[in-house]
This record gives sequence, structure tokens and C-alpha cells, in this order.
Amino acid sequence: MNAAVSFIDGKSPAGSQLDNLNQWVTEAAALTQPDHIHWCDGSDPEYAALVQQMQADGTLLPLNPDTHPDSWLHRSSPSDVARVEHLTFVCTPERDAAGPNNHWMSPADGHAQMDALFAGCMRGRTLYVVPYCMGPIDSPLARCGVEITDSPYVVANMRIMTRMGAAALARIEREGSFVKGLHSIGELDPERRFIMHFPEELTIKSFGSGYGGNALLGKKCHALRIASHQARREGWLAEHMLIVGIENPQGEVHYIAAAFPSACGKTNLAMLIPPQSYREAGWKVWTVGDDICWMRPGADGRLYAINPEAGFFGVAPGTSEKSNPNALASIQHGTIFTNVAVTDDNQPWWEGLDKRVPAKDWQGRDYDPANGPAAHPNSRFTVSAKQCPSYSPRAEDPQGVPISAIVFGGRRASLVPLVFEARDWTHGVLVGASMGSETTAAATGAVGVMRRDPMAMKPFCGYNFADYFAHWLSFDQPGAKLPKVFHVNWFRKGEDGQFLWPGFGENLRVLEWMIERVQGRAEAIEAPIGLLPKPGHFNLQGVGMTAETLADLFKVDPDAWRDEFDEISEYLRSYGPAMPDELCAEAQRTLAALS
Ligand code: SAT
Ligand code: MN
Repeated sequence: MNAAVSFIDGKSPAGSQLDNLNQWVTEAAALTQPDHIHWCDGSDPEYAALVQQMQADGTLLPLNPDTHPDSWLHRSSPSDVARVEHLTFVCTPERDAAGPNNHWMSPADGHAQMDALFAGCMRGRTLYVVPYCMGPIDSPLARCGVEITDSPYVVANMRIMTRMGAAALARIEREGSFVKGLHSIGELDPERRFIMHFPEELTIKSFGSGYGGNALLGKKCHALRIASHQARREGWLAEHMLIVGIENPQGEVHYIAAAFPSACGKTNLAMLIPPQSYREAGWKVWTVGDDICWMRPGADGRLYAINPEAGFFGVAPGTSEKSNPNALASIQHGTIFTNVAVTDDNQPWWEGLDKRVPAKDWQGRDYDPANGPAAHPNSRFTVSAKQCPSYSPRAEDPQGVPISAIVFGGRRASLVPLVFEARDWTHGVLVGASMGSETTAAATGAVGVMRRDPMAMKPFCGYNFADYFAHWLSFDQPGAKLPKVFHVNWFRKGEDGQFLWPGFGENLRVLEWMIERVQGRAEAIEAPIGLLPKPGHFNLQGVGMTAETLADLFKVDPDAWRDEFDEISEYLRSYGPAMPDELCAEAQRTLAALS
């Protein structure tokens, strides 16, 4: 054990509001039987000591200190490389509360199953108590949690991804309430792996995985599954959305929240670099968040959003000087890489980065293309948001940023045009609810299969989707100044199998149209599925696109859309009577317009 890490065996912070926390830690320790208990203060020396300890035992491998100072490589167990949706449960007294969109277990069964796994699992290990705050530490929209874990890798990641340590503990002491997350990597045995949520108890139990959203409990488990449940009760929204600020040449900044499934380019859009002509004209892009958005109505009726996270857990493959220079600049130092490859001079490497040939693959084997990609397709970087050159100063604003537009998008090779606008809020909710996307490597299972992923929340909504859609509809109140809602598809392909739209920085053109729609400056034409840009009102100057490609990009094929809407209607109906009639009626309205 490294002496530099101070272990406060048995001793815990004072303060009567913390009785609740102390008691839970005592119970967790009695169950898991750790050798040591360490209360994390989130300090630099603590982080340094943890890293040193992990380097000593091989959990972290140092990377080239000249090119990537203070950066580390972690190789996870090869059977523990992504979220496991089939092992993720929502445990509510009534099955209906969790809905058909979740795997369900009764709380009693869930606790019994998990506690049997946790019994004695930390013998010979240290139990870390990780107090954290999701959101700026002084924000009324922020919420706190405490993760108990036996993984120092998880502690180090939580320190980057959340406001972790003493300040969070002080807020918990003031407020007295927090989300409890109990985590152990167990034996990293896929047969003994479960992630369970108990929303009524604000509790998470996760066993057997050390990877991403399975283990960094502040992220998907707290900030989405538990928070979505809290948000419904308290009148706000916890969403799987990036938040980006677009500054126009007049210096006005419009904030946009956009929902895309995991590994569909949220990080790239949040850090977009404007095309040269836009840069020269004075456009700027500000990153507030790349994955999660909490928003609530402000006194002026607008929705105000915070990013509950403090860092990025970004997908490495595909990140390059072309696709995302801001991300690349962010990860030159102080970064934890997980499951990437390395070059012969020990620099992190992944497919799509550049033309170098890696020396070792993500499992540490000599690189051999016969073994598949050198970096795991779901390999990641963990880095503080403060290191991002485009990080918005408003990201730390306790009041959040006002949202002008909400964007839904998926990965659709055909059918769905580059952009369309919803007719109104109810139609916007339908557009979100009927989202479909091809699956990615962010979760285990087949990749590239089209599935319904409403609001990109299929893996993350902590309650019945029917109730969730009703909650969304409920924001349409007198006096509300709701954002306009749009749908985008960067991934439409032509008959030759090539993407029709160049994407990346050029996506700003689409955001510009949205902002001009919000300002009432750009015009649209009505199509049965929503409003499309009126030719001449969408800036394509310099894109070099043929009229034919443009027509393909915006084409709405009524026959194919009728099939899509038959499927959407059936999907909505599959939720039974709880599905809001308003939404089914809205789908019927679109279907009628297509006939
Ligand atoms: O593994 S995570 O859930 O944290 C990342 C993602 O899938 O969005
Ligand atoms: Mn995500």
C-alpha cells in the first residue's frame, strides 16, 4: 500500500447532517469487508498518490512524457469494454414504473441479488468514499452523490468527470441528501455483473465492471437514470444531450442542446470548429457539455441548462486534427486513455488519428491487423473540460445557459433529410420520441442495427418512456418560452454508399439555419414530416455541392416515410394506455399528411 495515500481507517467526517452518509459507509463496509477505508478529498496530492499507486501495480501505464505529460493508459479486462444494457436494471415496486424500455426487478430481489455479490468482495482492498457534485458546485441545478468503490481507476476518472471531494462533501453536509452509489469491480466476471438502480431510494448498485457508464456512477447511472426520475418529480429534464454555444458575428450567443445516441458525434459537435469563411466572418463555437444536459424553466419561461459533468469521457477512434482539433488539443496532457493502442515511442494511437502504424494494440499485443482494430472501437479518453480550448466560460455559470434550440439526431443511412424543424412543441416531442439510430460500439451487442432510441435515452431513461413523453409534453405551459425543436441526420448516404453531407465544421451551416429560424430570419417550407429550409435560406456557399446531391440530401420520400410512421405508431402503441394520446394523435396527423 502506498504510504502517500492517507487512510483514515474507521474515521469519518464529523457533522450531524453526515450521519446518514457515515451510517451508509459503515453498512457498506460491514457488507464488503475492505481492509481500508479512504475518504477522498479530491486534492492534487491525493490524485498524484493514487496515480503513483496504480502505476506501481500496473493499472496505469505511463505514456510518452515528452509528447503526453501526466497521461496514462489503462487496459481494461477484454470482456469489460462497454456498457452492458442487458445487465442494467431499474428496480421499482411496480414493473410499470420502469416501463418496457427498462429491464425490471423488484427492489427486494434487486438488493438481495446485489448484496450477495457484494458480500466480502472488498477483502484485501481499499474502499474509497467519493463525494461528488454533478454541476457547478454552487448551482441550484446541481445535485450531489457519493460513490463507494474499490477501484482507484474509477476514483481517478470521477475526479476528472465530476466536482469531487471536500467541496462536494460540504454541500452534502449542508443539504443532507445525496445519491448513494455502491460499486465494486468484483472479479470483472461478465457472469457476475449487474448495474441496478433503485430510483425511489436514490440508490445505485453496480458490480463486476470497471468500465465507463457501468462504473463511473455519476455519469449515466446518476446523471441520467436516477436524475431523470428526480427531474420528473421536480419539474425539470435530465437529458442525453450536448450543450453548445454558437456566437454569431454580432456577438450574440445562442445555446443549443442536442441529443444523439452514444458514439454518434456529440463530442465533435460540441467542439466544432467553424469553416474558414465563418471564422473569418466572426463565428465562434463554445463548448458547455458533450454528453449530459440538465435543464429547467427559468423565471422568464425559457429553459436553462447546465452540464452536470466536469470532464469528457470521449470516444477516441475517429478523433483527429480534421474531425475534432479541440478534442485533440485537450488530450495532449493530463489525460487518462482507456483501451487505445500505442506507437513504438509510446504515444496513444487509434484508428482515424493519423497514418502512423501502432506498435501495440489495446490489449498490449504486438499490433497485427489480423486481430482487428488496434484501438478498441469504444476506447476512450478522460479529460477535464477545462483543458478544452473552446470550453465556455458560461459552463461554470450556476444559473445555466438559456437554450434556444433542441436538436434530435440519429445515424440513418437513408430516409431522413439533413435537417427539419418541428411544427411546435408537441410535434417536437414526437420527433424526439420517434428517433431511430443504428447501434454503435458504446454498448455491447451488434453494431449497425437500426433501433428506436427516443431522445437518445433508450439506455438511460430511469422510468417508463410513456410517462417520460408525458413529462416532456407538460412543459408546454402558458408563459413558457420553449426552444424550437429540430431533427438532423449527418449520416445520410447516396446510392454510391458515400455520405451526402461533409459533416464536421460544415454542420455549423445547419446550426446557423436553426438560429435564424429562432430569430425569425430564415424561411422554411412545409413538408409532411416538418419544416425544411427554403432554398436560398440555407447557406451552402463554398460547400461545392451539386444540385443533385442537395436534392438527395433533403429528399422526403412519402412512401418510405409512411412505412416509417406505421412503425413509429406501432412502437408508441406498444407502450399501452399510458402513452399520451396527444403523441399518438400527432403521429396520426403526420401519417395523414403523408397520404
Ligand atoms: O460508457 S458511457 O456510458 O459512459 C459512454 C456512453 O456510452 O455514452
Ligand atoms: Mn453518452
